[in-house]
Amino acid sequence: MAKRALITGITGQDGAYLTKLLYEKGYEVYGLLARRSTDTLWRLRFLDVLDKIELIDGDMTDVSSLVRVMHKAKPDEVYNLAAQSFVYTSWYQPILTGQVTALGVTNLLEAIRQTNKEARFYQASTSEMFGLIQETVQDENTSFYPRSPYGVAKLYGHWITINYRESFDMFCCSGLLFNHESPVRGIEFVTRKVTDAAARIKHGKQKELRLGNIDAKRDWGFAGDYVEAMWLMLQHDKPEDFVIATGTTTTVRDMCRIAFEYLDMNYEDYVVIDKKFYRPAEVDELLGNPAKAKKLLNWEPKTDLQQLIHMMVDADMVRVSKE
Ligand code: NAP
Ligand code: G4F
Repeated sequence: MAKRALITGITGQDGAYLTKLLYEKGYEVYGLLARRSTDTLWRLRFLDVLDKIELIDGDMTDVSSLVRVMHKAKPDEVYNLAAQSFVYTSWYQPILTGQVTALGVTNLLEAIRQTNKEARFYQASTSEMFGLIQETVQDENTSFYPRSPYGVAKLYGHWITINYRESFDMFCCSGLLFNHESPVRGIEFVTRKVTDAAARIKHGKQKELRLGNIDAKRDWGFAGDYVEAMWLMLQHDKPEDFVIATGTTTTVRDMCRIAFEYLDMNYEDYVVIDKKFYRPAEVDELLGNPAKAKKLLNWEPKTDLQQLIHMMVDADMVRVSKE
């Protein structure tokens, strides 16, 4: 019998890559689809998986819909990827961020507990919880210090996941994933904003690129590699939490350089610093240690930052040329 998986956040970057991975592994894939007035299915089309899955209406803030989705999908595994995931927006919509990204996790855990507590659960935790870093290299034992309403909401989601594991003997795991990107990354995130702008500038469709703090450092990996780690966590013999990262950190400035150089341009000729994109509180630096995932899950990143940025620039060059 094929295993059944339910993915919340299926229309997002990770949802699309995870759908592809699980479909290729022979799973029946169900996705929670929030009602929107515009098309949110483009990523599932891009990865050619839209016609291979079943989408079920519901919302993370509406527990009745989550119970209905659980009854319909009858999943063996539930991957909770849904969130208001853009850090910048979380200062301007802190309550919505809390309702979706924090309490939404409890809504889903309750729906699972009340319908089928044997289902395995993955929670999309984040390196943003480390925030004002307490150690130069962050791992599963590093203390948290979130710096945004998003980071605070995710920390709640992280701890409620641990609490359900310890209280109700449920198979609940958290992946503490560091930044991961791809050609279907949302345009508001810095890597995609840069690769899209580089492609537009190359095609003569844009003149400059306005950015905020380009001295911030991130540990960037490829979303396609990271969704495999999510799946591996739920195949492990016991529920645990894992850091997923590359172990390399790079400034936004150097990431820009990689993107522009690939198109034979110098980023310094086009990047304009704009205070509008600075945040009320910044996460200056993130660097993860994925040793536990390597040891227990045999997981390693396969794509380095240069390969990733080139892949994203290539995709944006094709997109821009078709406009
Ligand atoms: P994303 O592209 O922003 O996708 C977010 C998903 O959540 C979308 O499918 C969105 O649906 C859905 N969603 C938002 N509000 C919802 C609601 N009220 N009810 C139901 N669905 C809702 O995020 P991502 O980059 O794929 O990240 C996936 C998860 O991993 C998120 O939880 C994120 O916080 C976390 N994470 C991401 C990273 C990273 O670097 N990418 C790192 C660590 C953790 P619509 O399409 O309809 O808006
Ligand atoms: O690409 P970003 O918006 O990602 P951020 O804030 O690190 O959050 C992402 O990764 C988290 C994991 O650590 C996830 F949990 C979260 O959901 C999301 O996927 O910004 C990266 C850095 C920041 O320091 C920001 O200040 O880039 C800096 N930056 C500089 N100029 C900019 C810009 N970020 C954006 N989005 N836009 C700019 O113009």
